Amino acid sequence: MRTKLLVCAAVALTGAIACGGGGGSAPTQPSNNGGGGTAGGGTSGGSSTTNRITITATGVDTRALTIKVGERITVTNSDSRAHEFSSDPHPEHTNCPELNQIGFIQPNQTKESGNFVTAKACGFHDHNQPSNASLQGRVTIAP
Ligand SMILES: [Cu+2]
Repeated sequence: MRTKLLVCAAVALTGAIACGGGGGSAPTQPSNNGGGGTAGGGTSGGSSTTNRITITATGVDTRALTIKVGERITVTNSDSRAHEFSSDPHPEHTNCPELNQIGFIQPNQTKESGNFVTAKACGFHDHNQPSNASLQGRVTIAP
């Protein structure tokens, strides 16, 4: 699994076609992000917090998000091109490794961050477009 991800990233970096999804026709998945995104199921309690960021053609829909220690965020790519969701600072990505678990994200893909275990502020950016402010934001992890 890890190997495949690395291969995908490498391919993406060289500017070739993204792997996995195949060209052209999208898989038969619901393309809107209306709920039910979390994989696995079971532990989706009734919390009303939205730990969710959606990437669209015009940037991220949420540029400031506050969650709690012990939670994680979900990022959905609703854009038509791939992105690489990374922790600040660019290019080291060292502040919040939890965000780097999202990393390379293909169109129509949804990925989860790691579990945030300490209170802190985590800036993020698109590593492929590090100076594009519309793809930058901040996740605040509150105690
Ligand atoms: Cu970067």
